Amino acid sequence: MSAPQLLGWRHIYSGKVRDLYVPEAATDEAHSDYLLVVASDRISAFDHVLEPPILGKGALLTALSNWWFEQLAVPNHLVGEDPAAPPVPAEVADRAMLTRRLEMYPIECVVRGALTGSGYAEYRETGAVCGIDLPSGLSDGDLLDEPIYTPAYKAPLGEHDENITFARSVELVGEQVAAELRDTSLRIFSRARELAGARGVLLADTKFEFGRDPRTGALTLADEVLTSDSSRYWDADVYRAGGEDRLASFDKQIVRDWLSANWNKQGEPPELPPEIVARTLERYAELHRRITG
Ligand code: PZK
Repeated sequence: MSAPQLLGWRHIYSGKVRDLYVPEAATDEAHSDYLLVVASDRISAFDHVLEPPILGKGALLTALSNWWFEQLAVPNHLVGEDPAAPPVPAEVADRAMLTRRLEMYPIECVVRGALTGSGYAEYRETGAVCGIDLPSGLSDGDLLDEPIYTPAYKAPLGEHDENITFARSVELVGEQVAAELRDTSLRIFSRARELAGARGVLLADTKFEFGRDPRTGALTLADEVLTSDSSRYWDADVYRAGGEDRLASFDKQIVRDWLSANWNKQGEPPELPPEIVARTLERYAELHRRITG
């Protein structure tokens, strides 16, 4: 499956699940003031893009991200009223973000309110995550007393991001920006966790990306925010009940479980059966419904 052709826009890049465009008038990415980020319906798991697409996923994640941008009192890259901005093609309007091009920082700003995933793996080996020492005896999925900032260096295309210490982030972007990224990330996370918690959803961790807006000079929130592709959401009731599935995340868990039972992780993954596709879409819809009311 390839990125759609969009009138007035040139496709410049595709990630696993999103497609990036610049206005056709721009000579190259660096010279355009605007970018169009289109969330596809593709779904990925275990580093593979799966078939078939989850029709409706792109629109649900875009709506969730837009809703969060509105809630957060932080400058973001979305273009509002702007007569100079190129129009968004109607066929992707419900899953496209029209954004200002920022100068991006090469850091994934990860905040963890719980210890799981790569953070838990690092803790098991070293007792720390990104240089932050944690109490001994923590188990997978345990909540942390205070959320921690665990930055990662954005690896070049195709490589995995690498967890780094705060000190390393200072070497990469300077003391002042590094502190601004950390403090802003922690502040947004706390607010988001409160909001989600009030709706029965536990925000375990998330990843933000920031850039600098060349027009305003302001640190500006980019990318998608607080979607289930950039975050781990758990059902708060299920988590509290503490059973086997307490960490079943609010997104791809159904797909991961089905793949684990039906594929040895060698070669190409099998096509998802219709009921797995349907249940997965329902999970994305349920998250959107719960969070946004
Ligand atoms: C930017 N990505 C991620 C990866 C995609 C998107 N406002 C911005 N200014 C400059 N660069 C970016 C953004 C945003 N958002 C985001 N890459 C560059 C990405 C793969 C596909 F569509």
